Amino acid sequence: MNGKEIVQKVRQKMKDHHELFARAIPLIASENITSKEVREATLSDFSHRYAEGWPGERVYAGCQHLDEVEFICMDLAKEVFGAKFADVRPISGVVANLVLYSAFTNPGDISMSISIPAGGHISTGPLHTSKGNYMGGTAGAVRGLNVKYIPFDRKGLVIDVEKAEEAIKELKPKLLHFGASVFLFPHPVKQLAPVAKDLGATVTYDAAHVSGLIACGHFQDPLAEGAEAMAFSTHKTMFGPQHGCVVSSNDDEEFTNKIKRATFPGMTSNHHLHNVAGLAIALAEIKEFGKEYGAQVIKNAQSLAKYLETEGFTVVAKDKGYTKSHTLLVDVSPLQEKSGLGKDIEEALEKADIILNRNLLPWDMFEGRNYLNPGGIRMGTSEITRLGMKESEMKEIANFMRRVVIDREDPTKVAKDVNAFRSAYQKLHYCFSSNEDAYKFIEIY
Ligand code: DSN
Repeated sequence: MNGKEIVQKVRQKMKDHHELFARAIPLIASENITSKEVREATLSDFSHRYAEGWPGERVYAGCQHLDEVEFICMDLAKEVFGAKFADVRPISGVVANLVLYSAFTNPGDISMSISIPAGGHISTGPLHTSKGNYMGGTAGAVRGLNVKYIPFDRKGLVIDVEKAEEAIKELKPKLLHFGASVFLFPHPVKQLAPVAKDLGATVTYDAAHVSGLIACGHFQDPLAEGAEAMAFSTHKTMFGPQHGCVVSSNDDEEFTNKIKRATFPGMTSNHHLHNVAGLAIALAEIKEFGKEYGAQVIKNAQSLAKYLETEGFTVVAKDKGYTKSHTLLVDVSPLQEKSGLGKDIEEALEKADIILNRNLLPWDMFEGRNYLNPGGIRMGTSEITRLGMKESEMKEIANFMRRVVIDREDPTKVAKDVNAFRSAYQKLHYCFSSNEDAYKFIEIY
């Protein structure tokens, strides 16, 4: 292919991708879709510029408009999270976590977080080697932290508060880092933060998955409950482009300087200014529409869980009402003989244009399964809610899933019904420009 052909091929692939997502049911818990205004920001000239440092103190000319937008973004982040300080420069959730590690720990220090099988994110994981392969979670591999796990009630899918308190007292971590990637229920920040702080720890919280729900008052409020700083990505239950952010309840100069220095020059050089503009718009959207949106996201997750059970699936944490967030987790191991495990089911559903991901269950490794073909599938309702779906649509989605996974119908046949169903949900809701086609490919030449 010559250069022009490559350009055409890449553009065509992007258009194909847009078409796929316009006809599919998007259920990846870490994804969402942005409004026209946010997408416009990410395409703007902001994406070509440098603005290292703190707004108003840059070391480049030409930053006056960038600075103003960044101040707006910081003010909104403080407002929606009830924070005293915000740094909107981390370029992703992982980088935001690294900012916290760098600000409040030294290599070799003990940190405590949720293990990956219990739903923890790779960025909070330890350094270890497996069968000669180098494997590393960011906390261990990049910051060199000695990561210990917060005791977790595997079947109950919550932190075991009593055991966690004992472990904190014994290990005396430098950092107690709450938060998860499979985040069904709030973490016991109120109970455990004082224990850790008394022993000299900084208490932090990774809100990547739930930041939108926190911002609109539909999950726990980590800063009010005792976390001193919170790191998050901005595009799961939030309306932002892919970016990161750190907010804190402490505006003491020594404390905030640690965060600022860890962000720049520590973790970023330039900080993707187009995404800062997109985040400012997304925060304005959350402020305006978040209350209604967050409530519907959670209602949809709970109702999808309920309908999946009715259709013959085993959704975890039934005794607790399945979930208090956007995420639900299905144990597919009872279906193994007929339908395979997480990977097989993910792939079968993908052929029916139902997009979700395989996921480890907290007990998988004890039963001989691993992340490649685990016993679970994970779903989130952030994106389908933004498309205007409500409880009755959850019933239809559960039924499509049963046809593919349990009835073993030809997925390409089910895809036709999925596509017909999706054709009625093409507009974006909970935004200022709600008449826009959500997945339109924006051509600017
Ligand atoms: N790994 C992503 C998730 O799907 O939860 C977050 O980075």
